[in-house]
Amino acid sequence: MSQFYITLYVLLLVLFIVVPTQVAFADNGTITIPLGASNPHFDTPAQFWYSPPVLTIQKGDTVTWINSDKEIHTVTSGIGVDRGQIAQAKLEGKSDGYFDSGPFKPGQSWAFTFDKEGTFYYFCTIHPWMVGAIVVNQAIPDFATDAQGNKIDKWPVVKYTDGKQVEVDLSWEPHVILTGEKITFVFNFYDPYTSAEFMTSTPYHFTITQNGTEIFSTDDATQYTGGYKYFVFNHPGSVEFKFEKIGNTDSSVQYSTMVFENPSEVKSSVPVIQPARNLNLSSAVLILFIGPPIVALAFIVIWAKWGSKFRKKNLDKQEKRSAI
Ligand SMILES: [Cu+2]
Repeated sequence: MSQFYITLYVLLLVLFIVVPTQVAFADNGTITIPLGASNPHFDTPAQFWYSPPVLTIQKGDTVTWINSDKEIHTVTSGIGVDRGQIAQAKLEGKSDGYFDSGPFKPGQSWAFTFDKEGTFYYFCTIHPWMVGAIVVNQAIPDFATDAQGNKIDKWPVVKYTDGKQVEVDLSWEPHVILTGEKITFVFNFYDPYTSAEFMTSTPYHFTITQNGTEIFSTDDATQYTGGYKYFVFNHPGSVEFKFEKIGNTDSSVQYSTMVFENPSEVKSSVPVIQPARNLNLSSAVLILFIGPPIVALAFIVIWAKWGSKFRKKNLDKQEKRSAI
């Protein structure tokens, strides 16, 4: 029985320790260089030169390449060479100098941290038909921050007017704002001394400013002691929410946060990397190069066998005609 509890304890320990650790490292990517990646032929055992061939990450993430092949490889930023061209001329890839692992052996790995956004192609300098791409998107934190990047960890966010006449509690959902998503603002006005809810139907002026430009403005009054507003942001960047003239006084409070570009709205084109193992293409090559000679041979055989009869028939006809 005690063994059962020890097992349960270990299981719980694993669940509560291992799971958060995995979440913490989920942002980092791994790419395998599979067995056969050095083989440029269409029937190579490698599905892709680098697997996955295109990896999407966030700025600041680290990618680790593991060499699971039997050959030495590199991970070098730049443009590789189409394998079709390899047979024609000894071409080399063009390195752009952003990152270069240098040669690393089977079983070894190499890591690089991406600190800028963009699409980065890479190849192997030893086998330049081996190509892959990394798409680096902006980093979206899983918690809200103010415009200065300080984490907001208490909701609602409590602010006081200058003279501390009014406490304003504001919350917005979702906390991390993405473009194109409906954001709900919920707020309440309180008397900061008694914590009592501020008088009902309090007039206020509410504005939203983004990157220095006012994008929303309304004059309203609380329905009871608070209210709510909906808003959809079209652009990323820092935003400010301001309550002014609360109760027709000079009092105001200001909040700030960040709006991030919605990853589902990013229109950047996803790189296309052709698979390494491409039997469909190799059968197409087969049809193109072996097909026509077979057809030609068949035609010659048919002509040789039946052509003489055909010619003879024509000859007979001509003879008949001349006889008449
Ligand atoms: Cu290589």
